[in-house]
Amino acid sequence: MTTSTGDETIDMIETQTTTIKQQQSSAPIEYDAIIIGAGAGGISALLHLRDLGLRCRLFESGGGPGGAWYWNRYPGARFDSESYSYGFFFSKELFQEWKWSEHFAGQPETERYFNYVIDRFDLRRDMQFKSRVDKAHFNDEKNAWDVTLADGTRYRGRWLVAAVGPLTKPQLPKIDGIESFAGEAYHTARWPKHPVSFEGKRVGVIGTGASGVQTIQEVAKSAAHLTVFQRTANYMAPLGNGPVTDEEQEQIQASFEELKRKVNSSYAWFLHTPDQRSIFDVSDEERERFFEEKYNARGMGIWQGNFRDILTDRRANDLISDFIRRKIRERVKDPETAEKLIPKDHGFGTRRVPHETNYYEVYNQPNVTLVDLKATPITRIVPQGVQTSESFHELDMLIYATGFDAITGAFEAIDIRGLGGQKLDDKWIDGPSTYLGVMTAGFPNFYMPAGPLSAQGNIPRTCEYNAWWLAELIRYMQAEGLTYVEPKPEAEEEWTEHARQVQSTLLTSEVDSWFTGVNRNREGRTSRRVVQYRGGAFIYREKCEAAVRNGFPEFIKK
Ligand code: NA7
Repeated sequence: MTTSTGDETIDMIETQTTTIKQQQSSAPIEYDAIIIGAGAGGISALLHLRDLGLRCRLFESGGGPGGAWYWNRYPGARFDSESYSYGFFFSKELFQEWKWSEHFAGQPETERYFNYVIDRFDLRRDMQFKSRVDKAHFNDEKNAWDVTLADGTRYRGRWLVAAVGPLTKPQLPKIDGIESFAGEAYHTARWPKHPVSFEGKRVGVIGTGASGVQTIQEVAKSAAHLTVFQRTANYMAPLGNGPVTDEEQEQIQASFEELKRKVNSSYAWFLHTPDQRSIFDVSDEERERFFEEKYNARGMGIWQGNFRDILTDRRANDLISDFIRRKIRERVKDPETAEKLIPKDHGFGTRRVPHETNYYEVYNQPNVTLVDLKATPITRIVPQGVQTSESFHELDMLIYATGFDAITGAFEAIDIRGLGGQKLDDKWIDGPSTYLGVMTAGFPNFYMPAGPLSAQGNIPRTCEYNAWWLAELIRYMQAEGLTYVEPKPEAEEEWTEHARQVQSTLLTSEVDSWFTGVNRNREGRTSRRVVQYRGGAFIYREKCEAAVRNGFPEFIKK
């Protein structure tokens, strides 16, 4: 079977008929709030807004709920934050009912979880799947958002909640000849629902980020030959996954309040938060012991729970980077391959650290080859495979684990226009600017859970928190008789500047990745910008909660 790899294919998979048919010419159907996206952000928003009595309609292009967890069904896709820190916290009953089978659940279980949640809280009746929003224009006269779906049906809502997700718009690589490949081709974030076999096949994977790593680990098990095309080597650390035992299950369910407190008070909404000591406060032996412990423990502790200065002080960062480099050399038998897998151009943790299960050992298998694209770049994809500057790799299947047009890509995919017809893309041409990562001046009643410059990390936590905050804002508006809010430009400038200032103190700011808004597959996106708030979830929460306490002084209100 041949699957083309253009954007049409990406779009093709789930765009069949929508469930509600309406003549393009008739009046739009009106709601209080229109929500785009049935991931954690959309579900959280729907729950909160319905509780406030708002009539809501949620549109989702996928065939079911889950957002990124609906689409990312590639082999081996799983959480790398603990399952019980990733699921919803809004209901203690839900938390205690749902029993995650693994500490880091795989995609099928996560998809089941999202379906369970929407049925458990009777949300499905307000959700419309296989419905892609094409346009959302603010109608100044009506003080409402006019929304058009891909099939031409029209809706109107006082609020527009764009829960489109920071990592949802798949990005194909910009490589000459990509459309010519004659074998099977897949993008990890648009993996088909039907089974895909690697047995007896020569498979190529392009990309070694979090998705690539999980895919590679799986494909290597059965492919006749796997060729990994790596552009930038990343530092990886063990995931430490395993089944949740009955005893652990009981403990997890009894710890709802404690886990909730932990994720909410940590730096990036994870169960792990930085150790408050400096790396230089401890002896060499103690530091080595600490690193060893974190490396062998479950989850992201080696990254998110390390000494406080590893991401700000270059000397501190060198120590942990050197530790991980040693681990790679120990685990990969061929020294030349090990050197290719060791990052040379950035320090540990300054880009996303993928968490792995025997990833490095894959390169000890005879059926796996690593191609270092920094040394020998891909020159062209041809019908039979991939040509690099050095050699030709004949392939039956190509997997693009090339990530996303992160943070702003999913907004750009919709024609969003605010006051006076201003396009959101135009406003953000030099990078996004927002107030608290959720609203932007000139776009009234437009809300972005986990939007650009929000405090990210464990994204469902950001989403849940942002949905709570939106409910507080609407509750306030209801009490005051308001129907219009828009952040004051100076509030937005202040927040954006604060995010910029915080980022400049981090080593991350010196490194290209989606964390710093770099996307080499798109024209004009090769210089770094500020796209996330990195001051810590606790500071973010303080700022958001101060706004609630003070009656939202940073808004223009009508
Ligand atoms: P990532 O982390 O953005 O990784 C994409 C990978 O694809 C990365 O290794 C890229 O190399 C590589 N890539 C992208 N374009 C090309 C081209 N043109 N040629 C060769 N290699 C390329 O995406 P993921 O899906 O793995 O993960 C994204 C996030 O989703 C992840 O952090 C989780 O939080 C969930 P590069 O590094 O750009 O050199």
